Amino acid sequence: MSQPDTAPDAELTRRLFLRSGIGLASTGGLVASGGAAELPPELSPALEKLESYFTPPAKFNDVSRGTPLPHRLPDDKKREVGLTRETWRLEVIPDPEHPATLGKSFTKAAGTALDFPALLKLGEKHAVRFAKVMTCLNIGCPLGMGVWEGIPLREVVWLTRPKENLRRIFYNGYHNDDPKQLFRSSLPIGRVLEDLDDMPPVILCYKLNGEWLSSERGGPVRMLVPEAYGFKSVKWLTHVVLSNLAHANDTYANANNDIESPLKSFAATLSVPGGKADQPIPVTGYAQVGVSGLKKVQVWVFPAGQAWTADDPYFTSAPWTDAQILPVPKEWGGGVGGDLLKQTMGFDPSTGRPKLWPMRLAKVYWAVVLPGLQAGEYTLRCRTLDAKGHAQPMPRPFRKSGHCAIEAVKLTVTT
Ligand SMILES: Nc1nc2c(c(=O)[nH]1)N[C@H]1C(S)=C(S)[C@@H](COP(=O)(O)O)O[C@H]1N2
Ligand SMILES: [Mo]
Repeated sequence: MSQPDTAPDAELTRRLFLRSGIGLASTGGLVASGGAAELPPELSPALEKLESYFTPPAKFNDVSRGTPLPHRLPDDKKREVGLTRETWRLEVIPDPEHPATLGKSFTKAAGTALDFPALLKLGEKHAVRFAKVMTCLNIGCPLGMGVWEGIPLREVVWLTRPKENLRRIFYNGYHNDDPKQLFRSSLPIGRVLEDLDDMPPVILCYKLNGEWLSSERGGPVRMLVPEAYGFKSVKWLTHVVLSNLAHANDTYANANNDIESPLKSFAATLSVPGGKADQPIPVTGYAQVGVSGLKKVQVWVFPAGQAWTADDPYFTSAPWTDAQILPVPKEWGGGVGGDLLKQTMGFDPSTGRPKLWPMRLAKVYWAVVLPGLQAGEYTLRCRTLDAKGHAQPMPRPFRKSGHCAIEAVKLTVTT
């Protein structure tokens, strides 16, 4: 897939999500731990089809620009341009136009660019892991969910001994040495140096789910910004530029994207079977848990032909009912085991269990059994309430700051 700049409909979103790695072998584990026993038996077939909690790295959906795509280059070309662990180099330099005052830069020309062993050396002391969904601002549904590992970007910033005039960091990856293909993103320096509100740090990422980061996922090294949509997590990283420019200059600012928007919470359905009149209807779905957390997932069924006349575009006065958020899975899938989670931020180091559930920046599954309905056409809607109680699509309803529209799917009940 390349350059998705329009919003897909809910159906495409659901198909994409389902496609992104159904791990049947581990699905039993999704519901096998505490609390799941209370789930009604009608839900079992749909629960068995839920994909594993973590996504195998190769099953992520890919959003890559470039002609040719950098991860499809032949191996010898990858070696030549630094897209292997042996040949990778990172330049860390002042912005030529708005230079930060640095004690030192790291360049290929001077033979001082950072290499992979130097990165791993920093990792011995500073490596961190955290769990996060990768979501494209323009697609909406998660591309995959993983445990990302790397070293905080600030460790490399401090190696340059910055003195002053440093306000922003720009970074880009390999782009076939073609300026037209440059894909660049940026962050305020404050975000890089300090992690507010228990956020994990911005990292130079070299592992996903305990494996070396693959070429398709942006290896050898990509940026990984915990709270951000995918475009801030630049793949095939080659340059970090320390700038005194006061504002962002991200490639993704084109096409009207709101580039300062952190990850939103939203709910979507996975299985909504049609039903027979008066028979209970089992429904499953997932929710993305954004920076504002997740208090509830709710659903509401309304006759399809009937107009919602209230002056209430987000259906806040509708009779929503609570779905059940599935508990912590027993098996995590995606190649992620308990030992890795014991060393992952947000997980208890002795038990490997998450300290909070649902986890921010992650996904969660939900399920509900709708009571029997009369034969007819209905619209099923689902929504999240974030930890502060904001119902979707509030508090940030605009599409170009990330998907959060209330999903509506058809539900047909026959006699
Ligand atoms: N160098 C580079 N990095 C990139 C991109 C790109 O096209 N080139 N796409 C970005 C976008 S828009 C998204 S949504 C994520 C997708 O990450 P994934 O392909 O690992 O799922 O990568 C980001 N990093
Ligand atoms: Mo994206």
